Amino acid sequence: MELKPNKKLDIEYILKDLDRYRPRRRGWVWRRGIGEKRQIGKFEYYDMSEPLKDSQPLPAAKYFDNIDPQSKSIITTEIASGRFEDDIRRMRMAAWHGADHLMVIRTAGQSHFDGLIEGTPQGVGGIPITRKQVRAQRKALDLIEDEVGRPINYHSYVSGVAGPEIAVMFAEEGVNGAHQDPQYNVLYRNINMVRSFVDAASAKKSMVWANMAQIDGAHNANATAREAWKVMPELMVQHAINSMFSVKVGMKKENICLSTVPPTAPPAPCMRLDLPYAVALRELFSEYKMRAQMNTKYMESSAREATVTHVLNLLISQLTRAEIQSTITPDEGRNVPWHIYNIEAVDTAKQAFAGMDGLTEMLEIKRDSGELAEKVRELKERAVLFMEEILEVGGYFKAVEEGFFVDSGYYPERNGDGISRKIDGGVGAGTVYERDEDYMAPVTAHFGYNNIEQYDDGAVDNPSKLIGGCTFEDPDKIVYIDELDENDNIYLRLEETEELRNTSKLKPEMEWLGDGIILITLFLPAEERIAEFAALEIGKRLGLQDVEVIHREIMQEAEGTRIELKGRVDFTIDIDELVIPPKPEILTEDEIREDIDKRPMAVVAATIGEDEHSVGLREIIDIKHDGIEKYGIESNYLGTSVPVEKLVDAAIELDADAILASTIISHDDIHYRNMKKLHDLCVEKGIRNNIILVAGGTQVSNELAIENGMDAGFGRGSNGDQVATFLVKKRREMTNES
Ligand code: Z97
Repeated sequence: MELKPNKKLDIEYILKDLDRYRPRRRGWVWRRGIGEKRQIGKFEYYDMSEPLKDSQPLPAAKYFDNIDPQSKSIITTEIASGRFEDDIRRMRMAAWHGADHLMVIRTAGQSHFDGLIEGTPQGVGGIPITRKQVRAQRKALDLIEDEVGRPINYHSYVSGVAGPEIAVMFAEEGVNGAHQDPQYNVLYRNINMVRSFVDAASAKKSMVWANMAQIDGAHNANATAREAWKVMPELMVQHAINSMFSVKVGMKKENICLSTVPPTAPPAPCMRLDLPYAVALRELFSEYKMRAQMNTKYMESSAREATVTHVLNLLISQLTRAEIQSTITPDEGRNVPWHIYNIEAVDTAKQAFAGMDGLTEMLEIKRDSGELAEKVRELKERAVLFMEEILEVGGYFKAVEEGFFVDSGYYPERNGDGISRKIDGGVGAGTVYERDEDYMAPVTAHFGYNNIEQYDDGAVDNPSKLIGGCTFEDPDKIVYIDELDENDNIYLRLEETEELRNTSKLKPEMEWLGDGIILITLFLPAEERIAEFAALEIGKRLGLQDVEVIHREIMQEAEGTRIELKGRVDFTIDIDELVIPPKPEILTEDEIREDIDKRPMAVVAATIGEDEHSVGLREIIDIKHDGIEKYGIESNYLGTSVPVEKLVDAAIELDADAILASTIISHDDIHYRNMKKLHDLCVEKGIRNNIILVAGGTQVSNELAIENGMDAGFGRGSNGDQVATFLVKKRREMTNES
């Protein structure tokens, strides 16, 4: 099956024959065409990769021949809807905007599940990672990558007590990347350290076999520490431990990605801290890949604020390097992981990288002297000292027992508030057993002692030969479990959304099909708390259910507050009952010219009222901008801030066919009031039936312009050909020509 841009992805097709679906490739794929200059549209780029076959460009791309430059960094989006079927639709949208690393967050608590989960249950804050959901998502991504024309890396998590089992399942199912870091288990999930490190060796082996990229967990120290910039030396130590462990297990350095976060955010002077840190890290770990995560520690619910931090983080990536660029802003901060925010954040990265293309051709980091050089040196020294002290106290486990990690002191300072774990404590303590003398496992990607030669000398490097291949070589040996829970599965959920998928009914959504959630932005001239509770009341009176304020921002304590309100509607819209006016047809250049040649046309044009903004109007008129002059329409431009009376008088004097009134200022609806005035004056002077009145401006809607006496209104994005078409057609209509 092939996806069609104007057709929805069919979840029923994805589920069909899933038991027999096999991944078509394994392993991580980097973007292609990096390091070469490339011509895209009218520009030459330095830092872009191969373009997509099909994509959704940035809004302003329309001024640049709809180009959609794709950065050299892979762009990640983290998806946390909790329903895999809704994740899939979001993945498609994200891929169209330029994401090619689709990271699926796990349901809360999966780290403590000692085994695989099966079926398609719904999750909290992410999906339960099961074979069926993973397979369905990979199958959907196979279709999506064909559609956009670029391989897509699918990713989830191999941490937790079931790490090795999950790693095997991921390798079997063609998952391309995963977080794997035993330190994450120990510090943040209180899983026993011995178990975690033993498991990690085994999990990493499977990842190596499948050529998966690995992301570590160091960024979590940053997000957890009270003052995130104080853990910078420790972060480097954590990266070092997991990276070297992985290398020793056999992982290629190019598959080992350091999860690094610029530790601070404004109003801290973040560049002065974050940039030296980024430089030091990249120098110490020059052979490894950088996965730049966004700062989430200092993020509030303001999408605007989070986006600025995101862009500053992107500047660091551009000035240094980031092979993978994460984009989770701003949903992680405000806990509304909605479709639109995934897409917005992907666009933020795409936009910033395109805008900063070639920056390092012109700017250089002052590496050798001054503040940055000193800080880089200092950070490295602190990290090395930290590592030396770990060795002094007897190794990693001892250091964890002594609370070395996530301490709020700036090393070598220590505040004694680090996370401390006991060697025999935590989930899964006491579950590691030494292998028996004759231990043997006939499996591929096995870690450690396997005693194979007792059975078959020829199988030492290939133990699964003993059983004719394990599930890695023979996927038919995989036991595929469809569903285990009769009350929580995809089939029941699909029944609930049947109407929305297969009829003309439509409902707004933010996260799940049919969730009915909408977001309203409002300003209330009241202090924060009053504004919040007034907004809740407004939401209820609007008929919304489950009303909640998700963002409040003080404009001025007494004068007012900006509120973002979310709520749910429980009605559907029938699209068959909508009255949708046909999209206006544009005449060809030849047709318009022919008409004007036969019967010349003259217009008078001006910006009216107290409006000095003439750029839009000039674009509609000027031949230089493909305006109406190019068709031979005589345009009499009267200038800016022209009184309506003068415009009407000029139209009478020149016997004009039309008046073009441009009006950008929309305060107090002055644009519509001026339209009405123009119409009334034409009626008063007896010319209304013989003249075409056209209004234009960024905030003008055709419907409201007509309501206010115009024949048409042209809003943002209108062009000369649309206006010329309208004028020709309207004149034909007025003179009863067809
Ligand atoms: C990121 N924003 O991009 P569970 N293993 C590691 C992790 O870092 C995480 C998990 C497992 C973040 C993602 C935080 N990281 C969110 C090394 C989570 C998740 O939640 O315990 O099932 O595993 O990395």
